[in-house]
Amino acid sequence: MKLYCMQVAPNPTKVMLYIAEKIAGGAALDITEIPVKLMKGEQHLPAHRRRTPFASVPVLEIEPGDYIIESLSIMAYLEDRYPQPCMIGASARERARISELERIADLRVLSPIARFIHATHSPIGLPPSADIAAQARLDFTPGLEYFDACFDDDRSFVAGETVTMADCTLAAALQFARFAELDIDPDFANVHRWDMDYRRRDAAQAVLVV
Ligand SMILES: N[C@@H](CCC(=O)N[C@@H](CS)C(=O)NCC(=O)O)C(=O)O
Repeated sequence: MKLYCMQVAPNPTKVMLYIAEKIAGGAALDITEIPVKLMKGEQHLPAHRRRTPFASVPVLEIEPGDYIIESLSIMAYLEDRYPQPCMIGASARERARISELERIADLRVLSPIARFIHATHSPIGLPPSADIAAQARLDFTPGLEYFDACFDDDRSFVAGETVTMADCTLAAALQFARFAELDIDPDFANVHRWDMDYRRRDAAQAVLVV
């Protein structure tokens, strides 16, 4: 399989972290990562638009011409094919909780952080907007508050004592913030503690560059 992706970009990063965690946990995933240089506009080239009409990454090519073009769908597909180590929860209740946490990390932290960064100094040259940036900051604050409260019980990972896809999404969001020198309020001490711990993992070290 091939993963079209880009370092630091948060949606590919969450999938790259997920793959690295699976491999570290013993899964025999054989996936070649192929960079699509977003800053050079390679996502808009015809070759990539044939993979996805949305000119985005990540894209997983399962076999020639067969693509999955959404990060969460890629992780779900890989989890079905490589169930161990389990990163989405074993029981129905655990799966609901972990997917809930992943969605909160994505929709209430990663996406507004990305909107903030693209509205202030977009790496792909989107026009700045003070209004969008101000709203985005308001939007990611409750998400970080939520995770900070989750970590009050000193859990090791977002969902408890095992790493899940929710860690991958939250770590991808925080790396993008660091890349753009967007300081996350030090008052989110639990989030910072988890982030420092998570970044020491082999899988994180293999993927994160900032
Ligand atoms: N919902 C999609 C979002 C994908 C996405 O927005 N990817 C960004 C990188 S993080 C991208 O490809 N941006 C390129 C562009 O906007 O030109 C997913 O989860 O995979």
